[in-house]
Amino acid sequence: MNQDLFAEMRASIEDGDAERATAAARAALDAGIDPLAAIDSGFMPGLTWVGDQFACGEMFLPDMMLAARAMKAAFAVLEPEMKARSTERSVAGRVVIGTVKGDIHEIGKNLVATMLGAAGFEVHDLGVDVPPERFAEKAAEVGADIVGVSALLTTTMTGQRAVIAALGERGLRPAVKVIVGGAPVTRAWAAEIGADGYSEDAVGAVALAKSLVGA
Ligand code: B1M
Repeated sequence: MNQDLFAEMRASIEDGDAERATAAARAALDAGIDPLAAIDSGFMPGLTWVGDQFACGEMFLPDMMLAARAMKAAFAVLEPEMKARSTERSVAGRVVIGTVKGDIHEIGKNLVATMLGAAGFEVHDLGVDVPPERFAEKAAEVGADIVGVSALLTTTMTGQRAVIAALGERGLRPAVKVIVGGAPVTRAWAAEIGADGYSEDAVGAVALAKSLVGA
């Protein structure tokens, strides 16, 4: 039964069908499926498949845009439930998060932001295509403990290094910790640019953020 639902979630993304994705997300919640499991085992495989098809020239940019729209529609259904399930209400720390300049991928960053919020962090999401100085400005303004920087393109990963430099120029380092992530990002890259931590997924990002603030 659940396998059929996971297959439907995946198919809705592969077809780039937002209405079908919305219905599949609602069906998952009705069936008692954990929202994160729905994302990881249902919708994400669909998006990964579309990305692979794009990479080998079998699908094109409009297909990837439709798939992303469908994913965001599913996420809109699942996100309130993810927040509602959180039992942690005290502020664990302040996080400023965004996707680097030149990069408009937001789905993974949004997932990380939601999970951090659900884990009790006060999250300031700057959105996508964020210049390094903007991260630093916001971190100073809100007294951030952590700055989270997402990058999905090999060509924009260097923006993560630029954010660390901008924080340094404002005298915010090393007090403000920096965590990085995104599909092309690796632990080795994080170490090379002097980030304080790397996580390959949203669940790991929460554990990392907690460890950095001693929560
Ligand atoms: Co783009 N795209 N895209 N795209 N896109 C990729 C990333 C790509 C791998 C596809 C491919 O070729 N196989 C490829 C990058 C190749 C590379 O550089 N290595 C690519 C390309 C080339 C492009 C364009 C250049 C295409 C073009 O125009 N010719 C263009 C660039 C636009 C730009 O940013 N300037 C582009 C555009 C787009 C769309 C706009 C159509 C759309 C994004 C829409 C949106 O976000 N609103 C899109 C999409 C959807 C994808 C794929 C298919 C899916 C990305 C995604 O949302 N994944 C992607 C292929 C793929 O990843 N398989 C692809 C789901 C998401 C939950 O995962 O973002 O990895 P992810 O986040 C994960 C982890 O990485 C981690 O946790 C998340 C949850 O587990 N994580 C963090 C992420 N951020 C973190 C931060 C942290 C910690 C963990 O701490 C702060």
